[in-house]
Amino acid sequence: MASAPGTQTDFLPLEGTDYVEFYVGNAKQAAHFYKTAFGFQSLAYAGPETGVKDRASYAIRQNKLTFVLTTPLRAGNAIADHIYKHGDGVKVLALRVNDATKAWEETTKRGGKSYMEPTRLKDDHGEVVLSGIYTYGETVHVFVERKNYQGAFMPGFAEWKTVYNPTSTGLQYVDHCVGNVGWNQMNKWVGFYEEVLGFRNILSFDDNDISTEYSALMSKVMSNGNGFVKFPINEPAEGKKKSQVEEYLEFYDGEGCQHVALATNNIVETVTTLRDRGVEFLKVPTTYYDDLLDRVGHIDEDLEPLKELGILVDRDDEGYLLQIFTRPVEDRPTLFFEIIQRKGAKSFGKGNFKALFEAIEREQELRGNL
Ligand code: TYF
Ligand code: FE
Repeated sequence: MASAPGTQTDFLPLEGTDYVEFYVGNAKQAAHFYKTAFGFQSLAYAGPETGVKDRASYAIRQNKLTFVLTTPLRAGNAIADHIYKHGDGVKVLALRVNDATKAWEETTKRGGKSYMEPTRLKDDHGEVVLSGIYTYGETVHVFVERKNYQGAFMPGFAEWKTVYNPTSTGLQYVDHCVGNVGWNQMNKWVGFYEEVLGFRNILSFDDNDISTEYSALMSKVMSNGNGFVKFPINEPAEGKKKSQVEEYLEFYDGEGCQHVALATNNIVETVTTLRDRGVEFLKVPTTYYDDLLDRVGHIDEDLEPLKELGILVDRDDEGYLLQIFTRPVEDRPTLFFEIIQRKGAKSFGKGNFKALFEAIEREQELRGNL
């Protein structure tokens, strides 16, 4: 039966990001790094001691952010192959739903390739249903349905208690996750998010917006209906020299997640703490700050700490945002993080693209990859 305009229901209602899972070479040490440097706390562990034989996974949490660090325990399985090919990186962008079976049925019916059929997991603390589909590269979306689950994370995991629990750095939730896709593949993945997940394209940047002297890329931002889940998709564009997206694709050996943006309510405090704990950030020239207030108008923050830390500011019709980017968090020039504070703005910092991409290019140059 056709529904009246405006009454059509979202076939994939999403409650937000449930967790981000990274496949890494050494999960024990990666968990220590994210705890120490980013301020996560121990949450849950899965491995041989909990009946999981092929891997070890550490779930860590900070406010509404949950990361899972997973490593294979021997060669010759899908996790080991993933790391051999891609290095450390994002495997799962997990989305919270109220019906993981329906999420799988609706998305696979629309052409999504199944990663995991609906799977019911039970333990003494309750029940979780998981299902999943593939997205770009070998990255997947897992749909997570929590039926009043009372355990630390999910069945298969035991609560992970440690005496070492560094304080939070104020990171709150996942703001957006960006995918780098191959040459001329952006619109294919835009179509995938539209058709398979019911997302829409809320913003587009072409190579005129963001072509610097060398680098070039195009980007389209996909959002779900309630705006809780946003996935920008980048593809390389022809420039004078090698695009930063091309460098990523070469070193990741394929398409994958380029950056995860983490929200904070106080970017100056968060970035000061992250920096003091050893997180490395990209630097823009101090001339960026000379005409900043002319460009963005009044902001609540003092200019000096922003300049000292290298925090970027941009304004749109609805407000402004502050953002900064880490250097890649592994040895390959692949995954990095963005720290973002939104003060009304719903955009992505287009006014900063030139300064940001020039900063990325300076690092590409040092790596000999420009
Ligand atoms: O997510 C975004 O769109 C912004 C800007 O390689 C951006 O964070 C876009 C592409 C890129 C780095 C940052
Ligand atoms: Fe971003």
